[in-house]
Amino acid sequence: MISETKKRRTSARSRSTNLLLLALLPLAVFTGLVANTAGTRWGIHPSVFHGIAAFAVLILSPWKQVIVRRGLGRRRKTSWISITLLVLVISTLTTGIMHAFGYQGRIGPLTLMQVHVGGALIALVLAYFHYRSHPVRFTRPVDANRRSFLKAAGVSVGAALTWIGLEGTLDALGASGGERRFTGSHERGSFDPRGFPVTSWLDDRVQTIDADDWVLGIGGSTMSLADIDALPHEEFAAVLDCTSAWYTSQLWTGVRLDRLIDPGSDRAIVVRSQTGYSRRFPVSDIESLWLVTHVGGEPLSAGHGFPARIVAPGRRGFWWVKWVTEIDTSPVPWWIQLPFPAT
Ligand SMILES: Nc1nc2c(c(=O)[nH]1)N[C@H]1C(S)=C(S)[C@@H](COP(=O)(O)O)O[C@H]1N2
Ligand SMILES: [Mo]
Repeated sequence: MISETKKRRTSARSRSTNLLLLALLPLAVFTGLVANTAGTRWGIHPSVFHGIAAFAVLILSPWKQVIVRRGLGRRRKTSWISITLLVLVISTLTTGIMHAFGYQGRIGPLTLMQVHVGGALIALVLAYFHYRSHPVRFTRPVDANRRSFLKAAGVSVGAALTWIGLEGTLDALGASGGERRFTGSHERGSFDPRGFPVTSWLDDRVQTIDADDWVLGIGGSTMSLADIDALPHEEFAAVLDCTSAWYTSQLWTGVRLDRLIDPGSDRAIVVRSQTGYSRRFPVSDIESLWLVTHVGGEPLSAGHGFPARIVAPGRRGFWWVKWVTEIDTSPVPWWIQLPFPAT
């Protein structure tokens, strides 16, 4: 009899742990994606919730360890899914924490963020199949639901305090993780036009463009680099913040898009690169988008987009199209596009 009660209590405890993890994994992936997309400061930035979700998973890990041990005892056909999932979750947590502590190196051929994001996305898919082979029942005794709720509250408070403690310690120590931007990115080579990385979203190669051959297609007509150079340029500071978790502040020189193109009643501005890479912007952004030819007073290098690139202050790096060859307006709204570029 006593052992029956004990058994039921253990299973309720496992159930609440599993339920919380079931909610936390998608939450962690979602907050991570939003943190990696947002470029301007909100009340509380999603990266804060992302960090707290990670600590909540860590806090639950001793309970989950008990469940995992039990599960490993009964081998099933789907065990490999569960084990791979476990390895990926551990690797994603580890790389996330390494990032918080300021590690900026690579892991083999991949950047830390590629391992972190790639692993997390695969883990999310595996979590679905893991759940299918280990379903958690939702409608069980009320005390178990109450237990889940209290545990969720406790774990959230614990995770939030851990996050505050870690960020505070990094700050106080002046550790390299302490000066991250609100997006979580680390600073690289600010105000040194040769000091920041050359990056591609996925597979674009650096384009070597001859200034004399380059023409910009713009709203049905064309302009040469000399035409662009003849227009009034402005110099301004803006932060390039890449989703691979670094940022740089630079002085850019360029022409504001509203001085290049008149959108009329169109709803979007479409910018295309020589590589085919393209982004669609809301037309209301036209006064804060720039076609830039210089950084730090020097012409852009090939790697940084020579002869002209987009600078979109407040937007993340993947919007800053390099090697621009076409700018057009379109009646199709900006949000009719993939949230992230596909090439
Ligand atoms: N054509 C093209 N433009 C691009 C990219 C790309 O892959 N192709 N990558 C973007 C990304 S993800 C970033 S972070 C910035 C990087 O700019 P940088 O190489 O000058 O640092 O360029 C953006 N512009
Ligand atoms: Mo990027």
